[in-house]
Amino acid sequence: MALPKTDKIWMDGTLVDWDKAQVHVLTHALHYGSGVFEGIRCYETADGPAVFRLTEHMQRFARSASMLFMELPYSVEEMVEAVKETIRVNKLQSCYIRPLAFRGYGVMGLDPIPAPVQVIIAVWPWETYMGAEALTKGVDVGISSWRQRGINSLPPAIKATGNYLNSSLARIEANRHGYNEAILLNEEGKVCEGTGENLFIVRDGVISTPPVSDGLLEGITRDSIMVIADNLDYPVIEESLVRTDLYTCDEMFMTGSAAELVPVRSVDGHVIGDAGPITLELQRIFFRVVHGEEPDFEDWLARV
Ligand code: PPE
Repeated sequence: MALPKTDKIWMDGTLVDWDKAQVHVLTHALHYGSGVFEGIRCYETADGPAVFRLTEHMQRFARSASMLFMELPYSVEEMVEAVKETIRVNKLQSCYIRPLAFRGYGVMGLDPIPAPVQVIIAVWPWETYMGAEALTKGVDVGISSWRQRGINSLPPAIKATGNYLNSSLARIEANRHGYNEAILLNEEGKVCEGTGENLFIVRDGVISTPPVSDGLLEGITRDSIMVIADNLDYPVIEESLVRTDLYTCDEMFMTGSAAELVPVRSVDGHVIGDAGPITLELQRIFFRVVHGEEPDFEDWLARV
């Protein structure tokens, strides 16, 4: 994705010009992948911009950092305020938000603890992740030959920058094979997630998604969809899935902050078909929720 420039980036507590938000080439994270990040969306509503589940995202950010013994110099509350301030100063109605904490410049070597920790928050307009058509027409996905790492090696639960090298390998392969996205299995062959999305299937009216213990990021969109589905009285379960479950399901979709809710049209060439009725209903309500049109879900919106 070509990155659209905005005005200011929040960097270690101050707002700096986009072009001046720079680091040294010997920054620890550049060499060892020692960073954690978040991806969040801010949506336009009738009452101005609102960030979707901001506190939950910043709590996950703090948990990711803590699992890597990375001490963040800011509290969750301070970072929540910093996100709002960054959106306000850039005068955006809607945007994608990228908080990143990383080990900075000053030491080399694999003991990262002595390296200083830096935090940045950048915002930019990011319309759709897989293209506008993907949201209505769905995407074609393939099972990757790359596996999700086990929960005892670079745990997928930590949203660490280094983890995404594995996702990138899967994404490159998927693109080369003509798919829009890859699905990763874990070492036992259970279905995990996409390169940057969780996944759901629908079978006989029951919605299911793999459990976090199968090795995946506990997505905030995933949680939101489970709550919305439950509210609509659809049965929702967490269960381990294998690749043939994907070949035979009635509907399938993927969720993520960047991707939102994208229907899946085919898996490994097995056609599931156009977005199904439950997928479309969940997508419709999800977009109403994020745009502040569902009063019951107002708690999920942080007004800028
Ligand atoms: N799994 C992975 C591996 C993942 O990266 C994401 C988010 C999810 C699941 C869904 O989590 P959530 O956003 O909380 O519902 N991926 C972020 C980064 C995407 C990117 O291309 O960069 C995102 O969606 O912001």
